[in-house]
Amino acid sequence: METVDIVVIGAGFSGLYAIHKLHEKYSLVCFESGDGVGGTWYWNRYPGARVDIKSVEYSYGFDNDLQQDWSWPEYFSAQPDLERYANHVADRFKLRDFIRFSNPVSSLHFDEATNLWHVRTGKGDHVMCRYVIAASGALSAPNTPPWPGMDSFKGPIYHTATWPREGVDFSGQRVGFIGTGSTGIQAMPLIAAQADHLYVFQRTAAYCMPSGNRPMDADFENDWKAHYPERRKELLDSYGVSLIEYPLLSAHEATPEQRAEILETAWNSQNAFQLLFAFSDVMTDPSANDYVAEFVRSKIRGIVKDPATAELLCPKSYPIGGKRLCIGNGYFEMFNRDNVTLVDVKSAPIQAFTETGLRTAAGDFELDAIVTATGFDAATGALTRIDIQGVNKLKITEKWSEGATTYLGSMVAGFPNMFMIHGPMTPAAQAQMITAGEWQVDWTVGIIDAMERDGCTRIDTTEAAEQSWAAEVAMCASQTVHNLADSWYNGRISKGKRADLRSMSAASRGSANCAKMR
Ligand code: NA7
Repeated sequence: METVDIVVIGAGFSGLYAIHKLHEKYSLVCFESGDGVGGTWYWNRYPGARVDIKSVEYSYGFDNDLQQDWSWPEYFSAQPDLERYANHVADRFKLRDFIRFSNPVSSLHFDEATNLWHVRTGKGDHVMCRYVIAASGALSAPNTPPWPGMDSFKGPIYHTATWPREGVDFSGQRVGFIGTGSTGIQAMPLIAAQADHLYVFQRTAAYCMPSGNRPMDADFENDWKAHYPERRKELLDSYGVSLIEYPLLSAHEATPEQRAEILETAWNSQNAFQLLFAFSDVMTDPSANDYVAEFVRSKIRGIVKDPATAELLCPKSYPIGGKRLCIGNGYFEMFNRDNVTLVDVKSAPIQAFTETGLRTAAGDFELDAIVTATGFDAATGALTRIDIQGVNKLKITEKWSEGATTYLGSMVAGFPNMFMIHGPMTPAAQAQMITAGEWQVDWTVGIIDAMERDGCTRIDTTEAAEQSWAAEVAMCASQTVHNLADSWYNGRISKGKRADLRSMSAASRGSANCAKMR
């Protein structure tokens, strides 16, 4: 058995940065389930996978030489470029030696007598450590609904989050596609262009705005390179770690003509998410929100030629921004193709997979391949899939049986010396995750350094602290339209999850409770 100071779980962007920050001062091992680095951008290699935040923002800021040397070929980078960047960082900072690939953590058991965690892995490693940093991802545990008959389907079934490295050729095939969230909207236009026929099984219609992706403009890149340090600081000081400008004008104060002009400008802004910030109250006032929602519905009706299909594609059951706004490239236009059929599985749900396709309440569909883009067991899934036992052998699944509880999204009472990055009730994908991840790693490293300096061996939080954090998070959530939609943001797609909408400004006010145990 080995003993190290720190075990890092996951070699995604936050895990890589944690290794970089810690490996010179502490002995450290990182366990990674994939055979390469990049986390989200290692696994999600489906056609069209692309970040929906500008790459100059969605990149590391910890090393100025890195950000000066690296060039992004497009405004919103595609998966291969993000994976290439993760590999570059791993090589440039010599991080690979600390990572054990294809070696997922299977259990974490805390030993109260020694204040050490016992970490066991899929490959049979057993490591004892003083601290665990779970950089295991907020959107890394794929969700596949337990449809009956999946084993009986004769063709291949793909999940977008575990896409084959060699790619998939859908030429000549009838493809069924389930899931119309951010992922489905990116993947489907490319699959439709290749397949014989694409059947889109839609449960909830999505709001989507054009991505505005384009090749990187040299002046734009040079301007960022000239101002990177101050822009990174500005990002961290902003809501959502984003440089979107927040307007002061309420949608209600604008005249109809002003509203139309502002919304058209936002739609064409080439700034992903700009529609949500067209007015000051889009995300907080349902009636202001409805001006924007109706604008998108009118766009859909204008783009999609068949009126019945257009109507089915119009989201009407929740406010725009309530779920993550999808950023697409030819998604609505795709429904004008002769080889694309929209199937409503809200009114006639999917009942089962059959040998030859899918059965819905309305009938059978003959298919050669099925793609599921059904999202993730968000925020908690990557942790609850590990056998984690804290003080008194309390299992994390028991602790979270009524929903996740954390202090600052970083620690869980009863699970000492274990820190989460992008944990439940942190901003996670409400913020720009690379910069927010760096911030959380820095904060965590600060705690570990302080403990080492002061001779502390154990840090835990309390249930009272968790409750106060939950109240603060709920208070923030209640002021937004996120409360009016079921989504992975608030856990209402998975049983037993609690609202987890979060605010970075609130998170930065707290501090963990360090119990000195000698
Ligand atoms: P999402 O946003 O969770 O979307 C999952 C999609 O799958 C959504 O359209 C779901 O419909 C659909 N779904 C899930 N279960 C079913 C069943 N049983 N039947 C039919 N349809 C179903 O995941 P994504 O991967 O698209 O995006 C996740 C995040 O990654 C995204 O927010 C970005 O931050 C990047 P529903 O809406 O629940 O009715």
